Amino acid sequence: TEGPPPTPVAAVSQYACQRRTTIENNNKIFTDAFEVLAESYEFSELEGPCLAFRRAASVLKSLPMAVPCLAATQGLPCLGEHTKAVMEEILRYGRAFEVEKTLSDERYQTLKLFTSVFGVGPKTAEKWYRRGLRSFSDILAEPSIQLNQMQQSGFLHYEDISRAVSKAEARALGNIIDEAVHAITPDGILALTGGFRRGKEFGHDVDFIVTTPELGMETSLIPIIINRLTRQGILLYCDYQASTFDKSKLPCHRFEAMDHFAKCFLILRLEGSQVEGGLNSAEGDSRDWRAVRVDLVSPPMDRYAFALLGWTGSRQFERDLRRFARMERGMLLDNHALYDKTKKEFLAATTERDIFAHLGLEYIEPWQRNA
Ligand code: 8DG
Ligand code: MN
Ligand code: MN
Repeated sequence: TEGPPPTPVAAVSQYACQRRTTIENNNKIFTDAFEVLAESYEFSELEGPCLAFRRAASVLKSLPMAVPCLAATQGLPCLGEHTKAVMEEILRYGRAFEVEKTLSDERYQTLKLFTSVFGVGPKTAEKWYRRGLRSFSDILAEPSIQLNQMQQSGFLHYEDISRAVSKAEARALGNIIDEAVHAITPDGILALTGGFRRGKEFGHDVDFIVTTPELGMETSLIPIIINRLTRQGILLYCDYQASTFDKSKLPCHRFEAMDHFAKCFLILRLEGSQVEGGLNSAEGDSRDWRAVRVDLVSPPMDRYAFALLGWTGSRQFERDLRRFARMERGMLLDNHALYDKTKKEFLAATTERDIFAHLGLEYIEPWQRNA
């Protein structure tokens, strides 16, 4: 006899902004493999295959259970022949040949090592690789290489900033920044964003939005905070980028990934005594402080919701929000604004919910954006 008809399962969307993805990843064996291949394609500047593996990984991350067999991927979007072949091998042998080969590839290993330094991107890493350099000591011993300030700090604090930042450390940094913001202006606003806002237990840095309700005043906030951190003796590195945001240019503004708000990329000295439960430090390290990466961004209050949405991530979630807006709604979204191309007008928003509503999307909570 036939059982009851199967409960229809909602189709999985090709867009990460129409999926709920928590930090619980039930398909890590596949997504870790895809991430290796995506990164390897990124190093080779093959954007198509890179994006394909990132999208596939993102779809699998959203699933409530581990994929038990290839047949179970029926109907899932973004899984092509190549990704399925890799999954099949992993299901059968626990690993995939192409991934093993990439992991043992000298070029991949070297570019991965070089780009792990703060201030070193794929371009620089590639340049060093082509010059025959293979290790940090090769780079540091090469007299013709002029490291910029960011890279010098990257090497100086390499061990500390490669180590994950814990939630307790993020909280301690939040207290330090909060104190600075409120010493400047009692109505100052501080918000945690980035991975920690998405509920991650660990991060590579801590991201904050700092602003004030008075429009225009926010641009002076970061310089004053930097001043204060300097006087406190805890500023180890600072790359400050003044605002290039010009509202008068908004209608013909080019929508892009990088935003124009005032921001800074910092390395701060965090004291163990300030962290509940102590520092996440290396075994055998007797210092009672560590260096930590911190990003601050300062949008004007009328752009707050867009900046918060843009800086909360994940990167894949952001990419798909923009792609969805463009492809499905004829709208342009970035960290500053949402523009309706059909109506030829900007859509205002004071909360993230407003932006999801304008896009005709169900609201996705920050902790469901780990795409
Ligand atoms: P992690 O630090 O724990 O590794 O993860 P994350 O918090 O998600 O990554 P992130 O690299 O700190 O980036 C957080 C978000 O900030 C991400 O969605 C991209 C966004 N972002 C911008 N503009 C810029 C920018 O100019 N630089 C950086 N680094 N991130 C930016 O929207
Ligand atoms: Mn972050
Ligand atoms: Mn960051």
